[in-house]
Amino acid sequence: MHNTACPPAAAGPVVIERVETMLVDLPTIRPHKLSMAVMNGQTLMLVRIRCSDGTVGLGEGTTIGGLAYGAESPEGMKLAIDTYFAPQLIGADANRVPALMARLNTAIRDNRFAKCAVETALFDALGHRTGLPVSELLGGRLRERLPVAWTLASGDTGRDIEEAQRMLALRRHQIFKLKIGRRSVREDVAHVAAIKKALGDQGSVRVDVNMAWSELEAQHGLAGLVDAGCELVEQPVASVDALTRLTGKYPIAVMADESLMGPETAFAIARVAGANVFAIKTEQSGGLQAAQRVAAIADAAHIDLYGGTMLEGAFGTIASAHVFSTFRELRWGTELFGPLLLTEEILAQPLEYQDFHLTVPALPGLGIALDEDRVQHFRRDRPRTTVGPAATALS
Ligand code: MUC
Ligand code: MG
Repeated sequence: MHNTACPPAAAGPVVIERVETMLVDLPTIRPHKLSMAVMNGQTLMLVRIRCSDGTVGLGEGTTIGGLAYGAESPEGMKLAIDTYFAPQLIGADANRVPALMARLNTAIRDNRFAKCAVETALFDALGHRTGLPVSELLGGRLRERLPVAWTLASGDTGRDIEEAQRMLALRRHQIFKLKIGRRSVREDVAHVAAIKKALGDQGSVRVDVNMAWSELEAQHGLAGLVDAGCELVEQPVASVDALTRLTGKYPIAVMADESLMGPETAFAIARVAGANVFAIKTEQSGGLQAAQRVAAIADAAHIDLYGGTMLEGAFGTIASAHVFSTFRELRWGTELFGPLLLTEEILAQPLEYQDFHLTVPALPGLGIALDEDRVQHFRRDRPRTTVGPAATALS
């Protein structure tokens, strides 16, 4: 079981003793269709850091559609951590998370997602050591619960409407983000309009185009989305220049997602007023503290905030929840629904999704514990025995 107790203070410095990684493959509840990939499952790259005082921290890295979304993959993160991160960490002072991240940032140029997973594990262990939740180690939470949007991405309008109505009835989600960009602009706008019409005032509707539109398509698209009653469009185009030209042109909020790759890109977008909203993702930002730096830039530039997801499982989701709970404002809520898209529970105690919100755990560290038996079952490298027909015939 993942260590949740606060062990007695150890004499002398606490150092990192072991770094372990594993890949866990989990199915999704239905095919999840984005403009660049269809997901039938999600791979969690889990990293566990063991320290000399007995504390243990867990972190997670995910991507979307393997390499479809960016340069890192779960397999690549595992390799990078085993080969390049672990030697930087072993024997180092486990209490100095910012110093450890500075060391990693010097030795390893990019690999933002892997850095986020490792930083999560370091903060989790530090939380168990000090008895404090990660949110408090990050400066302190301003809220205990976060609003959570649901993504409709079955690819079928009728099915999406049913799914949204079920979520409303369960009081789990009332903000809906529709994945579009696979079909023509006209078909996509009709799909959005039908869903908004069916939901009325009961649910708000936003879209994520995942960069699929040209600037001209986006001009048609945004005008149609305004008429359809859609309140926000996420990353309609790939280029920051085009995103900037679209921002403020139509009465609909324009949100940057893929263009945001940490504090430097956040600053570049903020300088040109290239978006009304930032979808902050801890993995894309390069870690928990880096995500807070992105939020500070948005704050200074009067850009609204939204807590994004890389469809993480429970550990990545809760790491983000701790970070987002520290933001001064979070006008557009979050989309921390990742674990709900998976068929399998890997926690000893499930997360609390209630009344359209996710509760930020208040226990030390991330405040959640892995169910070791379940995770062993879904590990990619679990021992397997394959018995073919010939072997059966011989036995
Ligand atoms: C993205 O592009 O925002 C978030 C929700 C979802 O379904 O996909 C992600 C990625
Ligand atoms: Mg997006």
